[in-house]
Amino acid sequence: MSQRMFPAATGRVPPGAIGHNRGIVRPNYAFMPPEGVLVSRLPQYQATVARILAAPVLGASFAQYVLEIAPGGGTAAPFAEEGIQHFFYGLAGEASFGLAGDAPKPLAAGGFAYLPPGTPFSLRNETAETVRVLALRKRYETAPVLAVPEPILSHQDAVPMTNHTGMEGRGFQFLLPYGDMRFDFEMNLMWFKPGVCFPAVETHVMEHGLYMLEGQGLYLLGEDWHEIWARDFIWMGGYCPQQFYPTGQEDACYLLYKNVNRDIAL
Ligand code: UGY
Ligand code: MN
Repeated sequence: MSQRMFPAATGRVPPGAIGHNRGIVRPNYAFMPPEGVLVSRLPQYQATVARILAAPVLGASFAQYVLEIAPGGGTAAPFAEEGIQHFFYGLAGEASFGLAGDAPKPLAAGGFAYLPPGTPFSLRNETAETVRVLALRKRYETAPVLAVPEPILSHQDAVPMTNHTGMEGRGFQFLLPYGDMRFDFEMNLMWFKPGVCFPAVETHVMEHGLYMLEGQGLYLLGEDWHEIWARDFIWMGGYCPQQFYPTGQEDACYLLYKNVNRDIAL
C-alpha cells in the first residue's frame, strides 16, 4: 500500500470540537458562533475574507457579513448596486471609506456608513493591521411619496444614548435617523446593565440580524436559551420568540438590524 504524502502540519483538533457546538440553525432563527463560519471571497474585494452570517439561503431577507480586510486590501474600484442599500460598521482597525465619489475618510471602530441604493463606495485598508468591518446589504423597499434617504458617514460617539422604555439599565443608540420613514431598516446599538432583561418575551413581525459586540448573556430563541458573547451572531426571522438576559459583570451591547417602516407585502 502506498504512503500518501500529506503536507507537514502540527495543528490538532481541540477537545470538544467533535459533537459540541453552540451553533444551531432552525427554520426561523440561527445562532452562529464565529468558529464555524468559513471563509468566502467576493469579486468586488481584494485581499478580503468575508464571513457570511445571514443570507436568503438561511431564510433572511438581507445579507450580513464580517469583512476581514488585509493591509492593502478592500474594494478594487468604487462599487455600487442598483436597488441595494449598504451599511458598514467598524469593528477593529481603521478603514478608508470613500462615499459617493468623495475623498476617502477614516472609518474606525464604532464608525458607520449608510448608502442608499445605487450609491458607489470604496472600502480599503491603507494601514498595516487587519481591519474588521460588519457589512449589511438590503434591497430597498420603495414607499409611495417618500424620497430615498441621503448617504451617512458618522460615528456612534455622535449618536445620543436614549431610553424610551423607562426601564433602568437600558440604553439605545439609533445609528440611522429614528422614525424617518424613508429608511426601511434600523441599525441599533442596544446597551444593557448586567441582569437587566427586556420586560417581556418579544414575538414580532420584524426580522433581526444581531452581532454581539460586548459583554455576555443568555438569549432565548424560540424555546431554547443560548449563552452568547462577543463575536456571536444571531439571525431571528419574523415572529421568533426572543429575550435577552445579560449575565457577567460588564455592560452588554449588540448591534441589531431590524426591518421597519413598511406595510406588509400581500
Ligand atoms: O427592538 C427590538 O426588536 C429589540 N428589543 N429586539 C431584540 O433586542 N431582540
Ligand atoms: Mn426584537
